[in-house]
Amino acid sequence: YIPYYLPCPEILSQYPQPKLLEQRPTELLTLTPWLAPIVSEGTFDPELLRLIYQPLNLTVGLTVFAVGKYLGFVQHFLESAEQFFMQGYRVSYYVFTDAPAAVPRVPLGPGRVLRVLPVQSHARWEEVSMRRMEAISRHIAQRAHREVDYLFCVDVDMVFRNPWGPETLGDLVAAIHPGYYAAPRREFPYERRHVSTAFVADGEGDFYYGGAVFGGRVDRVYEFARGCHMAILADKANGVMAAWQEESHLNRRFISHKPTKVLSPEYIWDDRKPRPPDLKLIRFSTLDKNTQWLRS
Ligand code: 2GW
Ligand code: MN
Repeated sequence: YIPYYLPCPEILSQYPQPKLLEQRPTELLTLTPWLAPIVSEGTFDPELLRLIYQPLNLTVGLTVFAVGKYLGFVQHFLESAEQFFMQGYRVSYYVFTDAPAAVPRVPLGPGRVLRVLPVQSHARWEEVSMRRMEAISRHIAQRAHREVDYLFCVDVDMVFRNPWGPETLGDLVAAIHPGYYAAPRREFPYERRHVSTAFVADGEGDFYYGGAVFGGRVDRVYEFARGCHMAILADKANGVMAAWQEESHLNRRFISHKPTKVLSPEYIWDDRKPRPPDLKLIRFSTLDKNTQWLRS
């Protein structure tokens, strides 16, 4: 790719004027009550963002877990990420797996690297997804803090379908779950038992966020994942498993540690749901697993 060391002022000034009185970039909410942007198609100028961010020479990390059968998702995941995830930036993929030798070697573009990290498999599936917070925070402390500026942590049973770029970068980033963006918060599937550290009372909560996508500046992601891990351990000591495992803890934590940027469900869709007209495009989506299973 072409490196830009300084934004070009001539090009930077040539984009549509932002209009305070007229602009209606999207039908979706664009700002949270704590003034975090909600990112969706139409709210940003990709060309302008490219000119601002590319000179910074940032490295963006992307973690996925591929334990047991989920190794089968890695190839498609990485191929789609090569096409759409942070095109033109430095990218480090971190694949956590119980079978390092079996990770497919997908050809990567310049400035993009794949690092395979061994993790143990767990008999109970809840453990696999819950242990991610522990593995992520440990990996950041040991290594990733030196290797990346920003880090996103995502499910592997998903694919990129449209560009995911610097519009997603922020200190602490959450994504609105595709199943609950139209639901009143009393219907959010939060952990409702007081005995869990993930407990959320009626009348609390902003959006229901998906456990399949979170990220931000690497130091903030460390703090976030570590906090979730500690809460999970506290529950475990009491023999408690939250309603939606670490997704419940992530949602609990985002209520008191607000995300500084929120991604619309464009960034965390689900192939099993038709695209509603409110969403102009789908950038990252969960595969229909059963279909995938039957085909493989
Ligand atoms: C998970 C559930 C049942 C059986 C196996 C697994 C499993 C998950 C596994 O055997 N191997 C594995 O690597 N995983 C990883 O955990 C993989 O990266 C996967 O994408 C992630 C979450 O599991 P997944 O995708 O089956 O769960 P979903 O799509 O129903 O996820 C939501 O709820 C989860 C809570 O249980 C998580 O919060 C997840 O982030 C959410 O998207
Ligand atoms: Mn998933």
